[in-house]
Amino acid sequence: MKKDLTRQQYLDLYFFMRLNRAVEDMMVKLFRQNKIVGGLYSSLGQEAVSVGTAYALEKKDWLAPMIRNIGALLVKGVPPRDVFMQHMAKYDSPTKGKDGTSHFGDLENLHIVSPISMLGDLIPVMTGVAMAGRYLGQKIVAMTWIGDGGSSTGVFHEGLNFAAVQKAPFVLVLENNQWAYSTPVKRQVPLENLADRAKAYGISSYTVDGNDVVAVYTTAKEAVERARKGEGPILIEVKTFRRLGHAQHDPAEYVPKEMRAYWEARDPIALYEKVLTGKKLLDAKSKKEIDDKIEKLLSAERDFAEASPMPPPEFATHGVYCTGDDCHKVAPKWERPIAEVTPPKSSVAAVWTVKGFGSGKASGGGSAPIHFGDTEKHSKDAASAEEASKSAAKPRSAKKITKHTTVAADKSPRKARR
Ligand SMILES: Cc1ncc(C[n+]2csc(CCOP(=O)(O)OP(=O)(O)O)c2C)c(N)n1
Ligand SMILES: [Mg+2]
Repeated sequence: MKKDLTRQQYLDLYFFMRLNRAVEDMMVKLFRQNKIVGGLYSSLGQEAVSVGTAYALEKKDWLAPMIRNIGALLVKGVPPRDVFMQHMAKYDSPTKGKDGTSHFGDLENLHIVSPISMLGDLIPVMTGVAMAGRYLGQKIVAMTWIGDGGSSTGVFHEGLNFAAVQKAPFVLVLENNQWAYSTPVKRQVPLENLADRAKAYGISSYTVDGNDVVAVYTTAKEAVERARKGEGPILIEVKTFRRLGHAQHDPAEYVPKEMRAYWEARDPIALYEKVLTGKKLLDAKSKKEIDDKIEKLLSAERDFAEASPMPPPEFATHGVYCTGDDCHKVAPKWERPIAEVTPPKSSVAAVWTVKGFGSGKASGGGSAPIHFGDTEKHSKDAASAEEASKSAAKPRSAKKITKHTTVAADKSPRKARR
């Protein structure tokens, strides 16, 4: 499967790695000018990971980036101005200044799910995306990234097991950059290769040199196509190194000098330039053209971002909570016949039923005791639920309902809601 790349593919990988680095370099300058709102993370030295993996996806596929995956956003088609404006909390940014870093998505066009700060939570979410795509017959693959530290969260294990048992078309890229904040990987995982975690879930895995963009791309491409064919989720461990601190505030003095020197000598862009030069795909002239192209592009994108206004103060209270259709429409996309995916064909008969429970209306006509404390007539609802519990003669369910009834009868709505 590992075919040679086309000339265009070789050059694309180079361009996006260079763009990734240049975008982040520019943001460091903006940060020092106090124009970035909030933290700034760096993927210096990890560009081959974001670019090589995202480049293996098709346009219809889905991804969800983490903090060091700006390169993946650029490959997927996000313009640098959106990355700048988002970090600067500008009004024209994807979230209109409501959030910072790379916390934005694009469900309609680019198929990007916004990052989730809680490490690991994107794994079950993207498993769900992968399953939804299969359900709709779209033949898509979903991809996300997780750090060495994030691979020790509970949700990593729950999510990957769920993906495995569902055979979801999902590729998880485990960025082993040797550090999670100031904790070295050896002090939090007793494994040489984090890819071995896949064995626990019966899924395939790869370990790849994360500073070799061609190796990352060809591995990711193979994994993506295997997942697309129905082989289930695949874990790719990329071994790399976080060259700067966790974020701008962290000088990372805890990193041994020899370790830093080893990885600095293996800079992914410098390594790749040697490959391209050897293949006669890059020389001083074409390199200069790429330098100029990136510089011209980014200064225009930065100017646009700087010219964008900050959100108006009165906007602070808008768009905080979803207000229904005037916020955004949530509508199913029926890509299979409706009859095939809706009851009665797809429904499962309930094992037991409780009168008035779950219907939204209790048997007496009042609200059903689902949202305890939310209903106006607590005591009436409690009485209705009591009635319902008596009529649902089964002992196991009756016990459950009696408990609920007690809560619903509580006079304090706040306490009852917990
Ligand atoms: C569940 C959870 N625990 C803790 C944090 C705080 N936190 C954010 S990033 C980070 C370190 C992550 O290290 P790693 O997963 O190796 O990713 P890296 O920063 O190296 O890319 C921590 C502990 C969090 N966001 N979520
Ligand atoms: Mg890490």
